[in-house]
Amino acid sequence: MRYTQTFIKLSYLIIIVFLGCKTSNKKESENKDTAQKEIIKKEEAIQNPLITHMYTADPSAHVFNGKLYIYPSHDIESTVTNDEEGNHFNMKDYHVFSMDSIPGEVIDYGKALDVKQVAWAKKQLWAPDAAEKNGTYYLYFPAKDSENIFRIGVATSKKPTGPFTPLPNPIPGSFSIDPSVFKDNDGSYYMYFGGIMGGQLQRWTTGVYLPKDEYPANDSAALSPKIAKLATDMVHFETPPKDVQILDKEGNPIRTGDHDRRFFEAAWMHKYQGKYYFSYSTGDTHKIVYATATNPYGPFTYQGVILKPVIGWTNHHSIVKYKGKWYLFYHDSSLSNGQTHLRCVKVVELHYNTDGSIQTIDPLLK
Ligand code: FUB
Repeated sequence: MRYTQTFIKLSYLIIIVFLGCKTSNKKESENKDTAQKEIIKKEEAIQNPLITHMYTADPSAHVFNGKLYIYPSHDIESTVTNDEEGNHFNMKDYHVFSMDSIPGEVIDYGKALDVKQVAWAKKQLWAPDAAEKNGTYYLYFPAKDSENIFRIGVATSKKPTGPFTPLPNPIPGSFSIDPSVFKDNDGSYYMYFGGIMGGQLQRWTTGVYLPKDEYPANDSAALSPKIAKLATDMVHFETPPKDVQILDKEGNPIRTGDHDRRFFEAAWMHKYQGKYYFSYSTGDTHKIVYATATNPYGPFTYQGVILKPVIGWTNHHSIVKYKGKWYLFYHDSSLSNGQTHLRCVKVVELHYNTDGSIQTIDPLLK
């Protein structure tokens, strides 16, 4: 009897602690929103939004035929309230933009793809990316399917600006979000992808989708982003996705509890002086950080912070060389006075030190 009472008391305690954690997560997000609004009053974010006639986010920038193109998400007002599944990011289409110079005019080419055209996709067109091969342009995008599982789809066009025609099915074996396609010097293409929490990466720890979150313990290796080499047709994986390992300078895997350095979402790959730079968002610590390796698969060694937290909850970026200079494209929520799901794309020049390290950018410093 005494054991039963103790058990009941313990169960209550666990439920109270659990509910407390949930509330504190929500509070953390609400506090961050309030804090960000106060920051906006005090300071201005360094760069002006590139696009102001609509909300844009997650900018993937590429140079095709000597011109710079931006492939962002198209944020919209949504009646869906803020939740941990990210349902308030309820985007329905993509536009493509171009620039001839930075700074310079940004051209909007109109709607390039609508979720209604994509047979397998139900909702939430999140961060896309693009690649070119033999005169065909490929738009890679995540969306939730009819079972609310994120998959990665492809749409093609003969023009970098679209309109794009989607394939009827997502890439077989694809899952989670934030595809980023990198072309190596030997003509191989690799897709890096994955995102935790709303991005569902934590539901793929067994290789099949689990309809519940399974996070490794705080002192275990953090969830890894994925890499898959693209097949020559650009619309299949050549091999099943592999983990991208991120290690600290001592060679130990970055751990789940290391929120300042562990992977959250927004993978990007670029090459600088023959080295592979894998950059990503740390999510709830709101940074863009990077790790380097001598080959596209890694393991990657953590190096440091590229971009400190921006106005808004999410941080997402791309890095591109254009006309001899390196640029960081990113977003913040300054155009909507700090609303998490209504963001605007920005660009700032990126600088390397002589040892190849990247100089940290503080978006709130004038
Ligand atoms: O835009 C929706 C999601 O927010 C992206 O997929 C994430 O990277 C974050 O920016």
